[in-house]
Amino acid sequence: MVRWPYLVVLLVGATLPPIVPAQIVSPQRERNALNKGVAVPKRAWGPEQAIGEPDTPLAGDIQTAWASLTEDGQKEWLELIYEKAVIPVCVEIHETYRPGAVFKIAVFDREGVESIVWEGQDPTAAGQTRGVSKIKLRTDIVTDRIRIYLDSPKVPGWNEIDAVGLIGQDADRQWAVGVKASSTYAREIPPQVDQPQMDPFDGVFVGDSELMAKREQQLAALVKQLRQRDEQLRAAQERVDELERENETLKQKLKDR
Ligand SMILES: [Ca+2]
Ligand SMILES: [Ca+2]
Repeated sequence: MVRWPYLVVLLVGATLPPIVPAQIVSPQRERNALNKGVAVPKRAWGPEQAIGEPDTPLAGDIQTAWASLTEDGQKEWLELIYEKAVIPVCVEIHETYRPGAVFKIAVFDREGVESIVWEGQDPTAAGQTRGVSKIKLRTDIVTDRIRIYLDSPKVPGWNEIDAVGLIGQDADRQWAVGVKASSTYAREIPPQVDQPQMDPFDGVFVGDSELMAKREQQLAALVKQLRQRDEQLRAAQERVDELERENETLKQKLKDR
């Protein structure tokens, strides 16, 4: 039996903070922060990781890209806001982990009305390690907000997006300044640390929000690893149970002879 390590993982997991699907980062917040000359802390795998230029240099499950809450639990979407409204001619989606899930793109007009402008097969095939899906659009809608839909259940694993470029008729490429998503693996941003306080992790005093953000990232990575391990252990436990059942059946057959 291998139940004990499974229980250890569950107990360790129970001591960690909960993961919640909070995901909205407004362009205004980003701009306000820029005006104040401070960096907005980005959560590991938060939708805010899709703001700005691509910054995930390798293929893989890397926290500088957005990841949904579950690997394959539901269809997902990522909505992106841009500085300048344009008539879009192309969207460039930088898919850095388990690509191939994009199946629909919508744009929002100035009144906020959503229109589907593309549906089809993701140009980056499932099974590739990463890819940039350049999807041409035919629309005359002026927009600064688009939504990308992913058929996550169809492509196993987290389908992560690093950045999304929007190209208008003027051929300029813009990167998103704001974003929200159907769900996220990231945790909520912790409250700003104004006063030094006791660090619950190693007993040192900290008053540095950047340091706290780093710890948040480390913790999110740890939680993700534990969840993956938990799934592996569940699968192993199921296999052990199956073998035990087979063993019992064989024993019974031998007795019956
Ligand atoms: Ca998936
Ligand atoms: Ca990114």
